[in-house]
Amino acid sequence: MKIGMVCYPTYGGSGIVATELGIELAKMGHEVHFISYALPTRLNNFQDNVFFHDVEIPNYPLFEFHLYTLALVGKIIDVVKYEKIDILHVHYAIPHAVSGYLARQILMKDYNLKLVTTLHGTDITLIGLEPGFHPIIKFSLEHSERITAVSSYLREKTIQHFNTGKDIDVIPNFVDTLIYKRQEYPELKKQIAPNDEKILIHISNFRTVKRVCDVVKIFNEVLKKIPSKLLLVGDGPDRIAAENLAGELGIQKHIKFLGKQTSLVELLSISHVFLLPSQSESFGLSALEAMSCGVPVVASNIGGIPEVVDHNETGFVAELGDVSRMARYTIELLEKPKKWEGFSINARKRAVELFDIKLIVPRYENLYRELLEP
Ligand code: GMT
Repeated sequence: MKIGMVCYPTYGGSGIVATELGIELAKMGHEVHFISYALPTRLNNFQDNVFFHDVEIPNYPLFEFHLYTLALVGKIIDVVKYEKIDILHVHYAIPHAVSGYLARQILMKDYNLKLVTTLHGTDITLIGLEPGFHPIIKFSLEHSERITAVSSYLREKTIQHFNTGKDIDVIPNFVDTLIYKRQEYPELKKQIAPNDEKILIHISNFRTVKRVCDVVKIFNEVLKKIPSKLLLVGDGPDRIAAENLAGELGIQKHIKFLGKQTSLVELLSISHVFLLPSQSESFGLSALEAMSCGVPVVASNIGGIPEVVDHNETGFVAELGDVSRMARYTIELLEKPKKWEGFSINARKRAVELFDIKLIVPRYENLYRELLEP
């Protein structure tokens, strides 16, 4: 099959899922054409059958704002015509589902392009709900041949808010458990925790929904009981607030703001607990990647997180904003090595048995095949 994959290229779950999906499909023999305004973050090695098409956004003095949606339509049309694309798979509805719809309509006379839209989270739960966007998203979903959502929670929210009457397949996010697995990195461990302190970690794009300040507050409580270090991986709008809070609490020297990183396996492998106190999370891909590396997760009990984190088995979930409970759960894990060991094994097992890339990607492949069958 020839697949066009539209996604955001930057750090963020939807782009990562699209990229890993495309790379795996290419390994399975399909031709995958990424269409994005920059090279997707994880598209960093040569891979046979993978192609990249840059969406160039025109700059004209009359346009005060960039015409990304239209530039994308133009690029999709070009790629479909030249490469004879069968399936256009767009990740994150805004504006990708709209651009995909427009391109397909413009091409309709000569090409039988099939449109698949994967919903990732805030495209449905936040931005998509804005009154100006809602009818546009509803319309473009109604005109996608297939819709998928990354969790049952997101499927329910889409039905509740958009009521399109269309089937929505739940295809959960996935992880390559052969790559994301716990290994020994004694040098790195020593560098981060020279006195064998416990290591907590949080990875995100530091947007408000991630509640990075809650991470710092949880760590502050943990630190009162257990010698520990906190790794904050990523960057974004709330980084400064988190830095300021660490300063106010006087715990900066125990926290490392690492910024954006690519070596997540190394960092996860030396970590003991992954913190994800988000206020909105349709799935929580970073939690799954942590679990695959045997890191138990302490998270908020919202959105799709309970579909990933099995409470009291692979980690703990608590009410949104209940920093002290999350701190207590973390301390419990860190104080009881046997318990931590059990949770770590369970976390890895759950990732391998339910969310491995080899189990999930064929579900997308089947969905494409169904669409192309006469
Ligand atoms: O960061 C992105 O690219 C999208 C982002 C969002 O805000 O929608 O992430 C979502 O998609 C990820 C991949 O499917 C999920 O793991 C995240 O839980 C989800 N984020 C939210 O729902 C806040």
